Amino acid sequence: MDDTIAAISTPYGFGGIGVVRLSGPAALSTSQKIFSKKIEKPRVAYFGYVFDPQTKEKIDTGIAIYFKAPHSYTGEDIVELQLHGGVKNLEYVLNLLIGEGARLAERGEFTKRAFLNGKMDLIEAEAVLELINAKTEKSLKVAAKRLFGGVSEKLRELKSQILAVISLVEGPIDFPFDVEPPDADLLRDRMESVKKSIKELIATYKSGKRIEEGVRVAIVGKPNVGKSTLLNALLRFDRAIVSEIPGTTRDTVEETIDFFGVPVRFIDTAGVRETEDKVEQIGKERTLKAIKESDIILFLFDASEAISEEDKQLEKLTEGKERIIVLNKMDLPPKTSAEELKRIFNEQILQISALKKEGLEKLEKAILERIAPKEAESVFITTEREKQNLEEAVKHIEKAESFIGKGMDELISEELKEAIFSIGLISGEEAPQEILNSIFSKFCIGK
Ligand SMILES: Nc1nc2c(ncn2[C@@H]2O[C@H](COP(=O)(O)OP(=O)(O)OP(=O)(O)O)[C@@H](O)[C@H]2O)c(=O)[nH]1
Ligand SMILES: [Mg+2]
Repeated sequence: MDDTIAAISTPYGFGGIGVVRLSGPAALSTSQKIFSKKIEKPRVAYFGYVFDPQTKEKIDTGIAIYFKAPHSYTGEDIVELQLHGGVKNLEYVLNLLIGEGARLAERGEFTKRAFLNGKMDLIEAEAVLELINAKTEKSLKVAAKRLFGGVSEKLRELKSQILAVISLVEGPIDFPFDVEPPDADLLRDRMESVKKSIKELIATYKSGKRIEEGVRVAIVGKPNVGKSTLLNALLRFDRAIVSEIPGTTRDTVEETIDFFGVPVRFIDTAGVRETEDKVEQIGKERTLKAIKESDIILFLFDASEAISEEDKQLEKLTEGKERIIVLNKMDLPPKTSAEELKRIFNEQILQISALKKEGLEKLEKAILERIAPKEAESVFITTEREKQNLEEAVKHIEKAESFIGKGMDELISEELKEAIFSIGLISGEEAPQEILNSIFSKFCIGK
């Protein structure tokens, strides 16, 4: 990159220090024009002041550090001016630098340059953003694992496995008289095993995305089943109004919490029933919307009442969604049993008393298992881009498999090379410009 970019790299606001950063071939000469002390050696902190080169007016005191290419974040010459953490002084200094020929950096441009200069691959670059945006400890750890190359390494492994299969196939093509053609079973075994590894990685997408972006969990059920009581119990404070009158909750009530390390938004909904009441009718529409937008539904039943038409209607409305079936009010004499619900839904029924706070731990565990299953300690993919490219790779391997034993070894190796190409797109070895732009535009300016 032949131009030099500049930006304020600390958040907009007031703080102890604020950093203005320059990257590019003229980083040193440009910053020197506004900084009093001579910046001679890289990686040395020079204390001095910033001045306006036109008026010679002194603006702020601070420290300048020079990172010489290629030993810097971007791989280019970088100068960091660590000044006081104000708004006006930093903007003023940035403008001075622009007056001296630097260009205002675009969003994520420092990290983009780091990627283009081979300082990190695309997954690691995206992980920088995920790390900055992490809202909970679990999302931080997923991002950190990606930043430190967990996913990148996994992809390299996959590529070398595929490469090994290619050499099995290509040996005989190159030396038809010296090498026996590859054994069909061996080829199939090898391809199946790579495919399995890729599919395992694809399977981490759902939880990876959920841990990173958070999950919406809607509490749904007929009026008076105890939805609001359950919401309050899960949040551990009284967020929603609870009363014995059916139709108490008329609007959706939402709250996000750090749920065992994952950002979870719990949404209490208005009980759905046939009604003439205008407000309740609007509430019902909101419930339908909440159902649609949720990732997981806690579908509540009242153990002290028989299953009703309203329950059946909600069963239809939530069909196709990921549901956890909850039987509430287990402390009362039963009219609906867990067995009965089990026959309908054919899955585990969680029995609780939201009022007495019984069975909640098990319910929380069940929710958590849906969000972050066992593989919690391994690597995750978190973007649609990664998932799509991996699926593409699987398709190519399947196509290659279909050519086995048909004397079409060249086609096999061609498909396998395509699979490697798809995987290469993820780490960015082959990434086209539009993809890069769409990724880095999600960053803030100065990163
Ligand atoms: N015995 C018993 N009562 C409960 C339990 N959970 C909730 N209740 C009672 O059931 C009534 C209704 O509870 P809510 O939490 O307001 O029910 P809801 O599903 O939010 O009702 P709507 O907002 O009207 O749809 C209240 O009187 C609660 O105290 C429970 O586990 N056991
Ligand atoms: Mg309610």
